Amino acid sequence: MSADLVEYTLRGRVAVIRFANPPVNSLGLALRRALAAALERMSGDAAIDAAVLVGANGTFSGGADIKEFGAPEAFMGPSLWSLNSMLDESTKPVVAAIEGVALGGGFELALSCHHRVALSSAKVGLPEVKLGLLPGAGGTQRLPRIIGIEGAINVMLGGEPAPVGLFAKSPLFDAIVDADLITAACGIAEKSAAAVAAGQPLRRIRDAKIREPDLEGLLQFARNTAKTAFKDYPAPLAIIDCIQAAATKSFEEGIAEEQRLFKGLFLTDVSAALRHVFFAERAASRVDGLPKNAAVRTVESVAIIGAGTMGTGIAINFLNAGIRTYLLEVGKEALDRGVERIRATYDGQLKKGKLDAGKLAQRMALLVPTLDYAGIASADLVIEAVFEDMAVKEKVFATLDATVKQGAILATNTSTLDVDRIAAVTRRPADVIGLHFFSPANVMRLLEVVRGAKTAPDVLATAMALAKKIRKTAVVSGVCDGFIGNRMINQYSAQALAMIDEGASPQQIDAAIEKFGFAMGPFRMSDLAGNDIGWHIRKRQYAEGKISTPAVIADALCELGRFGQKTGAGWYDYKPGDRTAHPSSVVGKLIDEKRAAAGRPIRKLESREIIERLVFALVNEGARILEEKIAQRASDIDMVYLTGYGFPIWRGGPMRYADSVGIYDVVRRMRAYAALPGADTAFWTPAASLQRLAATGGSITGGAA
Ligand code: 3H9
Repeated sequence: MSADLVEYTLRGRVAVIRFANPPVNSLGLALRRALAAALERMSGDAAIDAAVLVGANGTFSGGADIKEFGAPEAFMGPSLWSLNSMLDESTKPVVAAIEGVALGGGFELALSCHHRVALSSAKVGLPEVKLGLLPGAGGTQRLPRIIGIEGAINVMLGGEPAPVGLFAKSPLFDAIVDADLITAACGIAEKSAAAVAAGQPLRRIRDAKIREPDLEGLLQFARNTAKTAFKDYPAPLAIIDCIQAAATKSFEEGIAEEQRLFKGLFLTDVSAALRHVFFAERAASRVDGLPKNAAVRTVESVAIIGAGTMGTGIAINFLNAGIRTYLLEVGKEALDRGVERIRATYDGQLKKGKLDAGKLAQRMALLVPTLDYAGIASADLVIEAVFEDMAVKEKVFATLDATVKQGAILATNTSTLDVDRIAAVTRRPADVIGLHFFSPANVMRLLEVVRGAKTAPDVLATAMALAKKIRKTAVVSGVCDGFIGNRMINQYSAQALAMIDEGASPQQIDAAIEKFGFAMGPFRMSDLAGNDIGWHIRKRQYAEGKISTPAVIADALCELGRFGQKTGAGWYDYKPGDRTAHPSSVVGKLIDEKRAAAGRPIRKLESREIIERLVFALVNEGARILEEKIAQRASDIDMVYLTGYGFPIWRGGPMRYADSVGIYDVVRRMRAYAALPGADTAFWTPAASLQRLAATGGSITGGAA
C-alpha cells in the first residue's frame, strides 16, 4: 500500500481510509492499487469491525482518471470494477464519507459502499455523458436501485453535479451533516458493525429491487428526448438501455450490459473528441510563460467606451459579476439607448424567470452612464468598443492615455486591427491588451485575449482571471489580422464564396455544413452578423493589398444594401419579425449575372467537397497560426471554434477533426483541391507543419485520446 496515496488510521474499531491523488483524487491505477490494498488490510484486520472511506484534499473523488484513458493503465487491475466487487464481498461495513464532490467513478465507489454520509455542501453526479461515456463502474445499475428510474435518468443524462440535499428524501444518504463528517461516518460504521454482529445482513444497493409501475412509459419518454436533444451523441441512448437492464435483469446481467456498452462508447470518435474538449477547456487557461499563480491587478470597476450592441453586451457581463461598470458615449441619445438596451435585456430575463426583481435592481445600480472621459478616470479596466476603424480607435486610446489613472488596464475589443499599433499611441503600451468579445457579448462564451508585443504579464494574468469571473472561455492569441478566430473564418468564407463562383448556391453550402454539425452555415451566419461587417473589413484589406481576388458577388450584394437580417435581405430574404431564411430570387439572379460576366464554367459540387473545402480551409490556416505562434496550442484553436463559431462540439473542433480524419488524408485532399481547374493553388498549399505531420504520421493536437 502506498503510504502517500492512502492513509490508514484507527478510530476505535473503525479504520479510516483516507485516499489522495491531487487535485481531485481521480482513481488512477496507482490509487486503485493502494485502495485495494487498504480494503484487503481492513478485511484481514482483526482489530477493526468497519471502515470509513474518505477523500483527502477536501473532496471525495472526481472519478476515473481521464488522463489515463487511452493508455493501458485505464483498464489494468485492480479496476474500479475490482474495487466495487471487493466492497460487495466485504463482510465488514464500509461507509463513504463525502465532502467536495463525488463524481463518476468516485460516486460509483460510494454507491458500492454499504452506507453514505455527506457534508451538506457536497455534490454528487455521474458526468460521464459529457465525455461521451456512460457510468461504467456499476452506476447505471446501482443508482436506479437507490433513487428510482426517473431520478437516475435525470442524473445520468444531465451529467451535472447535484447538491446532496436534492436526495435528502431518498435512502441514498444515511445522513447529511453540516460538520464533523468523520465523526458522523464513524458513528454510522459502528452502528452498522453492531447490527452485523447481531446477525443482520449488510445493506448493499445491488440487492435492492426496482419498483417502477410505468417503466415502459418512462423509458420511451427518455429515449424520445435523447433522440432529439442529443441527436449526434450515442451515450444517452446507451445509458437508457443500461437503466432498462437494471430494471428488468439480474444485477450481474445488468453489469455485463453496462460493461459491454461502456467499452463500445469508449472507442467512439465522439467520446475521444469530448475527452479532448475536457482537457482543451482547462489547457486554454494556461498561458505560456506565466506561472499559475502570477500576480494580478485589482479590478473593482470597469469602463466600457461605446454603448452600441457590443459595448452594452460587454457591460452586462461585468454587471452580472457584481462589478461597478461605467458606460461612456459621446452623445446623450446614444448613451440613453445603450442604458435602455441593458435594461431591456434584464427585463427579458425577468419575464422568463431567469432573474428576480431584486437582482435586476442590484445590477442596474452598478451601472454608471457617463458622457465624459473624466467620469471614468478612476476605472481599473477600460474596454474600448467603438467603430472598427484604426483612426477612431487611435483617438480613443490617446484620450484614455491622457485621462485614465496610471495602472489601469486599457483594452480594445477590436476583432481584426493591430493591437500593437493601438498600444503605440499611448505612453503605456505594457498596460494595453486586446479583449475580443463575440456578439452577442453577454451570451457568447468565447473571449480572445490578445497579447500585444509589450503587454505586461500581470495585465495578461488579470485578463485571464477576469475572464473566469465573468464566465468566459478565454483563449490567448498573438497579434495578427483577425487573431485566431476571424483570421481562420476569413479563409472559410473565402472558400464559401469561391464555391458560389464555381456553381454552388448559398442554401446548398449552408445545408451541407449544417448537416456536418455547424450551428449555422456561412451565409446564414453572415446574414445574422451583418454582411456589411465583412465588407468593411474586405475594403480595408483590398486597400492594404491583403486580398488578391476580390469577392465580387459578396461586394455586389452589399452594394445593393442587402446587409442581412437587419435590412430584411441578405444572402436570403426575410419576412418582417421572422428570422427564417428564404432562398432569394434576387440573389440567384445576381449570382447568375456575375458568373456569366466572369465567364467561368459552372459545375455541380457534392456535399463532401463543400464540407472538406470549408473545414480544411480552417485547418490549414489554423496550422499556420500555430506555426507563427499566434495560438499557443492546437487545442486553443479548437476552443475558439467550439465556443465562438458553432463548430460541433462532438467533433472536438477543427484541429481535432483533422486528426480524426488523419493529417495524411487532409493533406491529400488539399492537394486534390489545388489540382481542380482554376483552383487557387496558393490557398491549397498545405501548411509546412501539416506536410511534416502527413509524412511522419503525427497528429496536430498531440494525440490526446
Ligand atoms: C469515469 O469516472 C468513468 C467511470 O464511470 C467508469 C470507469 C471504468 N481525471 O476542472 P478543474 C483535473 S469518467 C483526471 O480545473 P474544478 C483537471 O484536468 C470521469 N484529471 O477544477 C485539472 O487539471 P489541470 C467522470 C481530472 O475545481 C484539475 O483536475 N468524472 C479529473 O473547477 C482541476 O480540474 C468527470 O467527468 C479526472 N476525472 O472542478 C469529472 N477531473 O490543473 C470531471 C479533474 O492539470 N471533472 N481533473 O488542468 C470535473 O468535473 C471537475 O474537474 C471537478 C473539479 C468538478 C472535479
